[in-house]
Amino acid sequence: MKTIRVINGPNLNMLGIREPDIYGKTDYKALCELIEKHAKELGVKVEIMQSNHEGDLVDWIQEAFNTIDGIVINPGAYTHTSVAILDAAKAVGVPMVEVHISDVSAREDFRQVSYIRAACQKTISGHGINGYLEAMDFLCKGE
Ligand code: CA2
Repeated sequence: MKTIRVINGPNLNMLGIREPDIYGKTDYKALCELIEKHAKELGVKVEIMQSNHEGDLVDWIQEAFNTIDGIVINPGAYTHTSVAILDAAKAVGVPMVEVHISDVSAREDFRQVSYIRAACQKTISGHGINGYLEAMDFLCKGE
């Protein structure tokens, strides 16, 4: 059975608590439940993690080497700043999809840069939390 790792960066644990106009009303626990339900439907194992610390994201990407079949990653604000996360992703070579809940292309200039994108097979942005499920579909079925 395939294993998908879903990695979430800083502040994503605050989902549903503030800024519902940008990130929606679903809270982080409900997001995890949706991802777990979708994994069952796809017949894959899923591991979901979240941290506010850059090094944790680097560690979890490195640990995926030779053990995980695909990574769904929303690095949060580290998307726009972290060469360390990009380097880890390039080093392990695990198929990876970048997800953003909001449409970053329509937001501030500083959100227009994505370091992680260069290591990803696909980017899904602005589809709300459904983007995570679409990313899982892509990694499992190529669609
Ligand atoms: O749209 C996305 O998924 C983002 O990755 C979310 C990040 C943001 O820095 C990126 O530019 C785009 C922010 C994480 C969520 O932050 C929250 C803050 C307050 C309330 C709820 C979530």
